Amino acid sequence: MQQKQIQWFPGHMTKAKRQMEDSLKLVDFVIEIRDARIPESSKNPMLDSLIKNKPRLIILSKKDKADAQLSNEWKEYFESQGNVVLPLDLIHENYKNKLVEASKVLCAAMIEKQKRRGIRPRALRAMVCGIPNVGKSTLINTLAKRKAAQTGDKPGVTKSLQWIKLGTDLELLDTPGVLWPKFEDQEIGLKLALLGSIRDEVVAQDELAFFAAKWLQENKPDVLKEVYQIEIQENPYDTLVEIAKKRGYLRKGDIDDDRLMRSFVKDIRENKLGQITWEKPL
Ligand SMILES: Nc1nc2c(ncn2[C@@H]2O[C@H](COP(=O)(O)OP(=O)(O)OP(=O)(O)O)[C@@H](O)[C@H]2O)c(=O)[nH]1
Ligand SMILES: [Mg+2]
Repeated sequence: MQQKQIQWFPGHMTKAKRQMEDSLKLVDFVIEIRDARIPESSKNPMLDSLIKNKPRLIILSKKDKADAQLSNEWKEYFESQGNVVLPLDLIHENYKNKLVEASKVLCAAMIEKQKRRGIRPRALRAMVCGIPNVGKSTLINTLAKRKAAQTGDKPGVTKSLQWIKLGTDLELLDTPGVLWPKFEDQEIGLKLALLGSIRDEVVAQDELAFFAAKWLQENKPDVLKEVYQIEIQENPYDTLVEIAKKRGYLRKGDIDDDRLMRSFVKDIRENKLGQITWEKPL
């Protein structure tokens, strides 16, 4: 399949990077949100160099849509690299206390240091960041609402910066850092587009559908068989045709390709094929 060079981002990268650098000066640690279904592909390649040695809490969002077993494996993997990790369902779960506790674990050394110096530990400050569509706004909005919008300016920083207070122990900057994904690798791009982090206009639906069908028949053939009641074909396109026949995606006696590709991608996005994680830790 011919693949065109994809224009992933509109070109605000430099500005976004500068804003992140400014915000980073104000916080003790960073909350990086990644999509639990693609914990590797949904990272930002520059975050390591941007946050330098600040502690990082990784939230694996959309846990409800991901494979539970693999979410645990990813959690262990990132923890083995020295991160604190929280797989979360940002919509249905009440995770405020988990977040506060994890933050304290992450910043334990800093808190200890303050105590040794006789300083009463102040609230930890964090900023949320991540690539598009991972749930940054969802996290900030739910937390802000629950805490009756107790926001206020900090002295010495720009007036427009608002903080969300989570009890007395943690404050979040209410504007997230939007980062761009890794866009050199075609497969990463396809996964991001399939799960919604890249606008639909930039990748053809048939490319997404073909990629997904190929991946699924290699990794989860039983799911395809059961959900669509079909036999797997050697060529993924032929497997897709089986789905079209079963579902009656026909037009003038022919396969309605457009309808087939779109509804297959939609099924995946809506978890009609169950909880799937599209990559494993190394
Ligand atoms: N099922 C599920 N959906 C989620 C979860 N978190 C976020 N979403 C959904 O994912 C979509 C994107 O969430 P946002 O909070 O807008 O993501 P964002 O990171 O702010 O995206 P940008 O502003 O585009 O950078 C929304 O439709 C949310 O409802 C989650 O944990 N589970
Ligand atoms: Mg947002």
